[in-house]
Amino acid sequence: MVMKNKTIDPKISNIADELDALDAEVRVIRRSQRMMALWNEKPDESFPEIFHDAAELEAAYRFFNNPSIDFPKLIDAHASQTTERCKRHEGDVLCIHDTSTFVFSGERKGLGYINKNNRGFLGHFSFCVSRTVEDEAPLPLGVVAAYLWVRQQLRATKGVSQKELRQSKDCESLRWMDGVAKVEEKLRGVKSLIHVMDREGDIYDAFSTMVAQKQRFVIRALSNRTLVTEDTEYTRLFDAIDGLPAIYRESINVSARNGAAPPDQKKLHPPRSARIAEVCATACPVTIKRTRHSAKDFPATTPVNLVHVFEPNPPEKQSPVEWLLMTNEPIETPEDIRKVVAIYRQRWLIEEFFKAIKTGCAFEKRQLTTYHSLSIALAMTVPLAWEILLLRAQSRAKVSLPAKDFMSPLRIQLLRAAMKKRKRTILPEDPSLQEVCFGIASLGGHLKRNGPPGWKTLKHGYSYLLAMEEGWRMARTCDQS
Ligand SMILES: [Mn+2]
Repeated sequence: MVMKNKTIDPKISNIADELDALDAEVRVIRRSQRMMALWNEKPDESFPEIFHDAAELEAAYRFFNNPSIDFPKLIDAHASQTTERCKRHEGDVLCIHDTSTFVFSGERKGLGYINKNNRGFLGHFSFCVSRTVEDEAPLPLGVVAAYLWVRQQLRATKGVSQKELRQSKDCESLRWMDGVAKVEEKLRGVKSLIHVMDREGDIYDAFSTMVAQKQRFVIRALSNRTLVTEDTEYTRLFDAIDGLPAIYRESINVSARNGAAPPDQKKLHPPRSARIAEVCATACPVTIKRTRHSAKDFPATTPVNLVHVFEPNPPEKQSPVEWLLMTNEPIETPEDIRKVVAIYRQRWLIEEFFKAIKTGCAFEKRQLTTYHSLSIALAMTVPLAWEILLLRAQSRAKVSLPAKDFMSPLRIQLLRAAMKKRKRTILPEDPSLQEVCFGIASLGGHLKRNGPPGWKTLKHGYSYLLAMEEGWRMARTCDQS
């Protein structure tokens, strides 16, 4: 029996459950679950490797091309499981929204523009993670809403004005508002829900609606908006924070960023190396004026709290850390402000999620020839990528939780036997989750002295454990027949 933990959901064993709620014929649900279980063992291998025999492989291709299945149906199934996890979670639930592009080479049917040289499609995801005040390491809970689309024209085409873009049906900023609305509807009853967005999410229509409807958020500011102020010293957002006293200091880890950003984004995302940055934060409330692009049904003014995080003494030749965050969370005390910063810092998890889809599950290498089949493969990849992140997060959790709450006794027993065979550290009688995760990683080739395991070694070790379990079950059924 698997016990339910109070704050952390144990679902690392049966990935196929993610499709329990799929709206399809029983036969199709069974197939999808069989595929998910096989795929989970080798997430980044080719389809012939994953679906190991001709009949399985053919059934998989039939599934990818089945017109009665689509991306929304598959995502809804996983989203309903995510919703349950969010509702069971007792701390804050952060919902991180972001868009990613998926690029494919060769001839495929139904793809659109990514940029001048690349074809593919875009996906906007609302990805939930847990956050407890004491434990800074969040656990991924899964995707609650996702939307795919194909760009029919190049975005920065000459002759298409910003205004035309905004008014066209193709208006991509609407996705951010739609995402929030969908998540709010699905997670009704989750009181501690907080939306997190990067600069792309700095859209007046979106955050003014969230303020009006008391939906909590932390969004990084992009535009130097006009303020309503009695002070004649400043009328713009970026000036409001000038010269405010630093309220607190802390050191944060800044991850490396390579110079691979597309040319149009180089200025927003300059390359940098990994380092520890000493940052300060200041905060103040402001009132933002509606932009002239917004329709009159949005509030004429919107109060938000600003939190400015900056690095007063950046190392030479490094671009300093600087985030201007807009929020409707309180900013009264240093602790309040620290919390806003901590919330925004969890945003990187969605980038890790995209990485898990693209690298961990090799999604862009999939040799499917139509947009429809690729979108189905993506929907199947989403739970796999989520589980990769979950495994890693559990191996890094600071709190020591008993592994038996998360894993069947059989799996722990098999792991112990495999570790003993390979002369790894002996797994204790009642191991903690972290000990088990390190054990799994050691099967995947990880050495403990190298620090916490990455998701690749964890996933390899985990696939190995699943294969052992399958072998053990097969041997038993042979015995009985
Ligand atoms: Mn983004």
